[in-house]
Amino acid sequence: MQSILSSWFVQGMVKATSDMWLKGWDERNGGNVSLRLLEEEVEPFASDFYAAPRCVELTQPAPQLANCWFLVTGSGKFFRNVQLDPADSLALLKVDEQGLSYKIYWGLSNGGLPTSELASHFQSHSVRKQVSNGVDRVIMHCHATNFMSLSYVVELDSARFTRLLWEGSTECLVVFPDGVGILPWMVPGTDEIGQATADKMASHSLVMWPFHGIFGAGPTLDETFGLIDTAEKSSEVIVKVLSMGGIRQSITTEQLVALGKRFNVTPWQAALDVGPANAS
Ligand code: 2HA
Ligand code: ZN
Repeated sequence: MQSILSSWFVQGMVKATSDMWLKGWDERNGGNVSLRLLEEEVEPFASDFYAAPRCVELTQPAPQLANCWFLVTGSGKFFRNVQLDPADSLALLKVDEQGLSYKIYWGLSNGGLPTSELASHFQSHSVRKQVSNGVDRVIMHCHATNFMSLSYVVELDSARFTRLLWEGSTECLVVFPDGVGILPWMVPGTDEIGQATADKMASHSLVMWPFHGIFGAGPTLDETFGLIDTAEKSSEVIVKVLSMGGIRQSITTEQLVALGKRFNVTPWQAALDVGPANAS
């Protein structure tokens, strides 16, 4: 019988959190990740489940996630330690049939709770599950350094910021054609920021929390990591460009449109309409 520790989903979470730590995006207990799983994916590991799973009420009902399984990072856990002790750092949970509570079946071996941002994760999962027809299974949050740095100096306008990142690297428009949603600064770990994040997730796979970090949504851990990595890479380029005196030449609107055509994506029209990025 294979241990749940060697399952693709625990191993995938170990790799994602380790890579995020190595990227410098997750200092101390910064960041959180959740992966939606199917009954048939967890069932083979049922012999590793707790005999009496702990039940926890949700702070907000999540009826769209009724009976769904999730592997999530634990509250207060350090990403750099997930690889050393996944059974302590992660939690495997199942939402009840009404979406009012969940039970912890595996993980958090020394006690504790799932991520403090569970509200943002669950509300965003509800939205992304619907808009992607069930394809999106991952919500990822971290403190991507250059991305959050930009929130201190650029206008906090979704279309303008999206345009800036699209110009910061040729692949960006292809990787996130729906652009980046931006929230006002809000207190983290609350139902309110969870709702606001989920509202943006209805039309964007990336959301900026100014002066804090980034939320990304995608079908797999690899894809979602890659999405954030791409936005962060472009942000790094823009930080360097600003530090060298600003944009003197860049990708034009016509070239962005040509990119979208070649790679079969529909770029967010508002970010084309705002015109060339002016980040000097
Ligand atoms: O888990 O990143 O936003 C720590 C955080 C909260
Ligand atoms: Zn955070």
